[in-house]
Amino acid sequence: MHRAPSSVFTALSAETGKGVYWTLRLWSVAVVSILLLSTCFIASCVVTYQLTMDNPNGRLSERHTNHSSISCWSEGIMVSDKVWSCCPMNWTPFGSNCYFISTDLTFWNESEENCSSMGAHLLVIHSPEEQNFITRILATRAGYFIGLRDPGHRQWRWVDGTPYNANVTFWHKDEPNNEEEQCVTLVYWTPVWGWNDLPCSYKQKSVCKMKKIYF
Ligand code: 2F8
Ligand code: CA
Repeated sequence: MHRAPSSVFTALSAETGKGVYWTLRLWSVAVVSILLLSTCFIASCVVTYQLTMDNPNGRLSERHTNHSSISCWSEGIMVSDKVWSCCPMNWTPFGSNCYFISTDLTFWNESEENCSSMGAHLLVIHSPEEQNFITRILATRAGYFIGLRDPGHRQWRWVDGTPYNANVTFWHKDEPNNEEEQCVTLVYWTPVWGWNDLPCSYKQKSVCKMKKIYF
């Protein structure tokens, strides 16, 4: 019987081994991809199911009215049953809240009505981080009503009822300056953003804020 020289035989076995290796590798990649796709599919089914169960009429709950479309993000590892955080489409997430910039020019009370019709309030600012976040996405040429106003006698009140903390404010220099200016606007006066008291009957753009929606 004719036998292949051993060096040829070794070369052939090495080639076959490489082929098997690459086949196995391709199959592993395919299996992992299928598993990942299946996981995403199941996760999206769960979210859709939750949305449908919570909102049998295809609408979000009462507090989150008028949002036909939302964007959701995974909150990372599941530590509770709240896995997804969502904001209505065209709102910007920051921390546990969503923010909407209204470019309509409206009186302060109309601005608040507009926010509340969307299950939100005019912007309430609680920290320098939040003030910096929002000012980074506003246009420097405009003023924006926020949810702070004075019902009289310089008693500043946040629209959501949270206490006004005089240690966490971002008034422009020499503001507030006029008892007849009972509403507050967020405005850029070179070189800084800050708050200015302004008559509530002036028309401004505005910012709404609402809690993220969790599923
Ligand atoms: O100089 C600050 C001052 O500027 C304006 O008044 C001249 C603002 N009022 C209006 O824009 C109506 C004040 O609120 C502001 O304090
Ligand atoms: Ca003022």
